[in-house]
Order: sequence, then C-alpha cells, then structure tokens
Amino acid sequence: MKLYYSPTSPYVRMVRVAALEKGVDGRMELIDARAEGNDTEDKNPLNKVPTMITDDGETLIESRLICRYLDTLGAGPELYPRDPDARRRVAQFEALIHGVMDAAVLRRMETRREEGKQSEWWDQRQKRKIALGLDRLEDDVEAITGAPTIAPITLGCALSFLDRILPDTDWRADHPRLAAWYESFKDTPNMAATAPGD
Ligand SMILES: N[C@@H](CCC(=O)N[C@@H](CS)C(=O)NCC(=O)O)C(=O)O
Repeated sequence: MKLYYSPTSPYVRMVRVAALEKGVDGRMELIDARAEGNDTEDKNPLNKVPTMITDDGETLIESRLICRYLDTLGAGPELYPRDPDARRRVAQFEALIHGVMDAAVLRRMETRREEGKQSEWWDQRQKRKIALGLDRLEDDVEAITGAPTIAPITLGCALSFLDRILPDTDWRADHPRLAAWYESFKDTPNMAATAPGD
C-alpha cells in the first residue's frame, strides 16, 4: 500500500493512527504528496491527502474511505463495528467530527485571503459550526470514546488540529469533559507516533 501524505494533515493522521491500530502501518509506504515531481494529481484529481494506492492498484481518495478499507485488513479492534446500529452511530460521530475539522480548515483558509477581502460573515458561520459541534461532542464524549473505534481516533486528531491551527480557540474552557478525555488520549502511543513535528 502507498499513502500519499503530508505530515501536518489531520486527515492523514487519522489514517495513520487507524493503520497502527490495525497493525498494518508497516505495510504502508509513505509518499510525500507535496514533494517536487510527485504525481498526486494524477492519482487523485482533487489533489488532496490522504490518497491511498492499495496493493491491488486501486486508488482511494478520502480518509474515511481509506479508514474503512484499513478496517478490513489486519487484526486489532473493529474501527467500524460490524453491528449495523453501532456502525451507524460511529459513522455519525465521525461525520460530525469531520465537519468541525472542515470548518476549522475553512476558517484558516479565510485568513489567507488579502486583508479587507476576508469575510467576517463567513468566519462567524464556521466559528458557529465549530462551537456547536464541540458542544454536541461534549455531550456525547462517553459514547464516542467508550470503545476503540474510529470515533475516538478522529476526535483526538481533530482536537490536536484545533490546537495547532486555531490556537485562539479556547475550546477547553467550555468543554471540560472533552478536555479531560483529550488529556488522557493525546500522548497514547499511536498519537505520539503520528504527532506533526512542528
Ligand atoms: N474530506 C477529505 C479532506 C482532505 C483534505 O482536505 N486534505 C487537505 C490537507 S489537510 C488537502 O489535501 N488540501 C489540499 C487542497 O485542498 O488542495 C478527507 O477526509 O480525506
């Protein structure tokens, strides 16, 4: 398997933690997607990471799809429970956490626009999605983190990402249960092994 990656992408980190959980990380060759002369765009027309090439030569272009694929390999816990009700609940948490991260990315992108062209309206919209999303995650933190599924992996990578790209967002103040859980999760071996080196 080949994984086109960037060291700072939270979406890539989820895939890498999932691969470690499943014990298949050693089978995954990492290719720096942004390195000179790479062919990421040929593999994935969206030119995004993570992008995976499986051993059968199939290309998978989205972290959730890649994590589902990894779950079919190796040993380790069921990242996506086989039971349909439990699976749907995990996928719902996963979708919410991705939505919070997507909003954080959009906020960050907006700051890259020229001063004067940045939209306060847009920023407030994304801020609200992050705040309300975190409120919901705070309410559900036990359900999310009660089993070693993709949900806590996704949550840990997302909270780490928020700290990194939006350091002015003090999410801990209003979300003490999330903060306490994250404190216990952030340095676990698979998180430590994939920490962005910044
Ligand atoms: N929904 C996608 C998001 C992937 C994504 O946005 N990756 C970013 C890096 S964090 C990227 O490659 N951005 C480059 C671009 O949009 O051109 C996933 O979960 O894989």
